[in-house]
Amino acid sequence: MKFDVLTLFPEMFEPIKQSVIGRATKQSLIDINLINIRDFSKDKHKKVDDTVYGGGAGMLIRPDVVYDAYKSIKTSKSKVIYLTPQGKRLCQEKVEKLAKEEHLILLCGHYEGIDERVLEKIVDEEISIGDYVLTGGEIPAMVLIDAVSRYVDGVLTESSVEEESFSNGLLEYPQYTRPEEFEGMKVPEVLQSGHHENIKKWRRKESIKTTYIKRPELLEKVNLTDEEKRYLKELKN
Ligand code: 4F9
Repeated sequence: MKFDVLTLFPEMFEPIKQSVIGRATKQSLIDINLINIRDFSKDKHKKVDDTVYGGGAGMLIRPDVVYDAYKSIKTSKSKVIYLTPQGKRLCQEKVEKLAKEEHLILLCGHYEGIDERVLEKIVDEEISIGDYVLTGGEIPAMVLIDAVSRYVDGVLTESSVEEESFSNGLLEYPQYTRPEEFEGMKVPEVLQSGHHENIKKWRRKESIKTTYIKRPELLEKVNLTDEEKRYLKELKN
């Protein structure tokens, strides 16, 4: 998977050179390429923005500069994503779909935004990471890269992708490590029984309980067995 990021602040992407994503980059499982939009300014002062037609405060990034930056990296297989609060909200299902793409171009605005004409010309999809305004699309782009990279083959072990939150539509069950007793609280006995079938059942029930308590709206989309439905009814009483 190749990510090309169009940004005025490539230095902001240092954090995703760490940990799992840094390792995946070094193993060439993913490739994160940062393109400074400013490098495509034809202005002698490297200016990229200008005042807004019709008046009003602030500046906009010029369409020609963004377009030239885009043309320097686009291929026939590129999908261009603009990170904006106007986009569809990113969810795990969308993340899994994006992981199947070959080449994502992530366009980050900063301050006031980008001239509408270049957005119309190059953007395939608008994505938001939540209903709040940030100083720019850089942090949302990093969120997307992190979430998508986890689904690229070889980045995580198979089991860690399968057993996590959302993969079955439920939140994760509680987990414990040593010590066996902490501040008077013991590790649930079933987890020390070695009885794999019972452990599996217990974890599934705890997932249902956690989801019911913390994010009940998620349960609407989950297929429960009849026994699990009875358990959920018990919880509700
Ligand atoms: C982008 C906020 C995606 C949320 C881009 C200012 C943004 C954003 N999700 N805020 N520029």
